[in-house]
Amino acid sequence: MSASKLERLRALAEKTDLNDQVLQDFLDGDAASGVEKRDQVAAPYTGVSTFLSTGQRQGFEGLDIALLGVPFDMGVTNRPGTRFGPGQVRQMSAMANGPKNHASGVIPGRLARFADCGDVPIASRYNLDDATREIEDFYHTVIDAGVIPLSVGGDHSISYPILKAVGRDAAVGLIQIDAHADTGGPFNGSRFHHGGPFRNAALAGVLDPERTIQIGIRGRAEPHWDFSYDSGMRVIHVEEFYELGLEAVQEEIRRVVGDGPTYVSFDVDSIDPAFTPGTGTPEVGGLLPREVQALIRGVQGLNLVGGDVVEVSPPFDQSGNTALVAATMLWEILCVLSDSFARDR
Ligand SMILES: [Mn+2]
Repeated sequence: MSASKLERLRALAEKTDLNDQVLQDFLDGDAASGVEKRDQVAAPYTGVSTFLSTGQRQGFEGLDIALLGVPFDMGVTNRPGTRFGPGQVRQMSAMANGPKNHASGVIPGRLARFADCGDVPIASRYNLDDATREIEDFYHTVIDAGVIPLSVGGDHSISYPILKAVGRDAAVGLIQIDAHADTGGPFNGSRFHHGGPFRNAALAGVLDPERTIQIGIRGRAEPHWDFSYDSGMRVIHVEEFYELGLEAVQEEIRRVVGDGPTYVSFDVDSIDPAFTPGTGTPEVGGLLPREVQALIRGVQGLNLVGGDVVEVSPPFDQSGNTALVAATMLWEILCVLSDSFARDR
């Protein structure tokens, strides 16, 4: 190598600021006080794990978005284990956090204040009805505080008590990414199972079925989903997803949910179990992780009022990849929620 070329390279290596000036300004600013500087990053395997490494917080004071764990799996129809989901997603969060979304350019810490507010307290460990009520009661305190909830389950039954609070003043629309429509009726004596939260929410008047779109649906549970069709939900089976293509599905999402308040619910079983085997009801033939990332980025600009990531079951997640995918989608949802919050302000 010529001496002058080597000299230029060595001079470049002395540079301390990023090429990305917006990100550099953010990292230099007060807003980023919770974000570590590049050259002072703590080892990601040290300290207490929190969702997206956002740090622990007691209460909702000074927050715009609360990241919450719901360690609950009493609603499963088959394999349990999602009570361990929040813990495992926190642990894998060190490999899925920001500060900047490389694709959308969103730096959520510039747009909103958020932290890990811990797990929803559930005292009724042996009573499904009481536990569901406790989850709902807790989320009313979140909404009372004017904070947007972003939750990690837990099985999918938790979306019903969450929506009871989120949709209490105005029924919300729903973007649901899932292998199962989860609009089934009572099952073995209970309606509070993970195959029925969106039927329950529609019947409670907190979810507008005509502003609901369910994407990635497949498998042998199909006969349980009549309520989706009968109530006017838009169901996109995985076959139609690939027939339409990503852009057309994104357009369809916008057409269905419109400008009204909308909730995002991501079930890890929407993705092919090759990537997310650690879940109670895996369905072969699913979406790719990058397709779900693109779907979530595509909802930027909509009026988003909350979201959840559900059905991570660590006992079936031997590689930890299910929790990594879940933490990554949690990050993607945080980006679009932060953007929606900032637009709304
Ligand atoms: Mn589900």
